[in-house]
Amino acid sequence: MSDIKTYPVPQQYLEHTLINNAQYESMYQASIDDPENFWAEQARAKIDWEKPWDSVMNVDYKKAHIRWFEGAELNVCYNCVDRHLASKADQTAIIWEGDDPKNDLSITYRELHQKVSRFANLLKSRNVKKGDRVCIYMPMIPEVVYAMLACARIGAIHSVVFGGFSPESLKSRILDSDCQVVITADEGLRGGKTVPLKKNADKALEGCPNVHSVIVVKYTQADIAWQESRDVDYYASMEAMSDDCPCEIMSAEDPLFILYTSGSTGQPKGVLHTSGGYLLYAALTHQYVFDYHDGDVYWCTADAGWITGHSYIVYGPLANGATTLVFEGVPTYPDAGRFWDVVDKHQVNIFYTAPTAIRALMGQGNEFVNRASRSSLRLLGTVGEPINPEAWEWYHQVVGETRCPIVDTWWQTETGGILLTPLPGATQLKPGSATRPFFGIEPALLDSDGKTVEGAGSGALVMARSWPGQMRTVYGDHDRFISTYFSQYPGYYFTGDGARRDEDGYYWITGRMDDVLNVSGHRLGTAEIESALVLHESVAEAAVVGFPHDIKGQGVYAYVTLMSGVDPSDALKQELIKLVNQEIGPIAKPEMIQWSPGLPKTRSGKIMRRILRKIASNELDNLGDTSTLADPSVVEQLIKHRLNQ
Ligand code: 6R9
Repeated sequence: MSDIKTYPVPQQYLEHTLINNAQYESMYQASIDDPENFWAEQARAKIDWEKPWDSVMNVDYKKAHIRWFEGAELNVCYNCVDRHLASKADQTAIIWEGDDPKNDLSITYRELHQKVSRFANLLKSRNVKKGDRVCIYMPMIPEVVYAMLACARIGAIHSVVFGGFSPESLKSRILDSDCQVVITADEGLRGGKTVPLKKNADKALEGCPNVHSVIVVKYTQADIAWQESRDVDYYASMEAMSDDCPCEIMSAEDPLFILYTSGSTGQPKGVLHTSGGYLLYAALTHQYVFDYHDGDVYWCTADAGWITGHSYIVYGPLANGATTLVFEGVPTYPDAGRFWDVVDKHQVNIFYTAPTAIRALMGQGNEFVNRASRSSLRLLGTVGEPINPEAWEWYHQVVGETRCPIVDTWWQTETGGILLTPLPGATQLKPGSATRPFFGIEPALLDSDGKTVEGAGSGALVMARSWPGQMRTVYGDHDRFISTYFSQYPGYYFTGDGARRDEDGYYWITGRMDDVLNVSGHRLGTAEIESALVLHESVAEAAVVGFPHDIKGQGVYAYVTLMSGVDPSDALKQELIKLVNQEIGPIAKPEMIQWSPGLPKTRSGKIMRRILRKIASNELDNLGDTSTLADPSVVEQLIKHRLNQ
């Protein structure tokens, strides 16, 4: 592909970087040749352990048995907070920027320590103990970070549920991991609008009899329902708490958190991450990928409800003693210049966001960017989905004025941290490529027979070995862990993504190979959306696929078969959209609903999604073999009535 531009490492990075190209090559080689030694050295350098490990790694992909630093002990909160007090007590740990540009806060490591200790005592006062699960359903206010760290401090396992999820989604996540305590707020704020978190939580909790305590941050002071025996006023209770809360000593393999993510079946999976390996991997990647130097101001725009928020707003940056910016708002409020105004206001050096945000802002014109100086910016990053070269170029030229490298970081909820990425001082960039593996990562591409693709070529993206940040199991369902990630290609971790490797060994992610959509960087299982649609009494069957969307990357396209005798109507369409909204949340709402009297099925009754995907994407001249369909005429009908995007 000779027309692909490459961008060399900028001069300033040649002079001032943590890892240059020669160091990358030699460290990478060392990490592959002698992983035990490599990871032991990193673990000693980056983490404060209470007790050292007996073995660095103990991994058997056949049984999906993954253990790192067994025998070692540590506390994650201690590593993110307490250990910085000696030298950084007065340094800002968190800059909070509210939805309303008039609201911001700056929290030092000393203040963070105090808040987290009190919050941990508050949890203890509600009888939360090591190993208990705590659900966090919060807006992007500093208390969400306090809540996560307070759990880590006492060894409770947090399960953060994105504030945009519906009561139904919240309920199923609370039940799956049997959380008995929920932390929420009266309301959240996003883009000038309120989000009724407490109301949603109340609704969800109607179906969760084991929840005995709901800690409520009265943030907007909205009118909310209150159950005296269950609900706890956060601010009022914090007053009475002591600042002293010793850290619970945890084993390296004790769980740190559960985070639910969509897969190809209807029920989201509780991805389980543990303490030692996860923290090491988050901290190491945060430092090297973002070339983080002491004193830098770092901003990741993700929500704490996603893995990116966990690893790169909270755990990685705080383990490194960084200043991390927590942003409550959205990129376009009050207007499309918000990101760049915030960059100037807080003198942000490192900025990490999603391609969907970049594409949305690109469409609003350059004046919003140009009105801010952005002179503090040194590095830009993206995550969540493939970035198209056009958006990459805009980000690079207009936002970064060609001086900031872009780290296109590929990873997953399951991987805990970044696996494929450039290092800004080491890697020549190619727009649209997540480039090369991080230390200790050995990617491979497999063809449809499961054979390794050598050199340039395409295939299923797998990992040939483990790394410390890898998930350990699906909470409560280890068989599902094995069948989802380790069965299809024995001996490998299967990512679910397809990829191409070019002649320089650079990786280009081509997208999911399973029934998972990526809408604005959010993972959605088609089966989850289908299950929501068929709840409607008028719906007989539904099939959901993705279609290319200029800003969101993919949009949701639903084929719906109605019960006989039911007439299609716009009102019914609206009802279905509302239903998906209510069952999952606004991010899953179908953009297109096509009434489909029949769906293309094999003779054994399997829906041929390949064909539905092509119709939705308007790739009609390339439908492939339709002869195995029970009724091939269905396809013509669907094409005739396909909706134009
Ligand atoms: C961190 C995160 C994971 C899926 C992943 C892939 C897609 C993420 C990407 C990317 C191309 C990148 N993805 N980063 N695709 N280039 N830089 O997003 O986790 O929500 O679990 O999604 O997102 O398809 O498999 P998660």
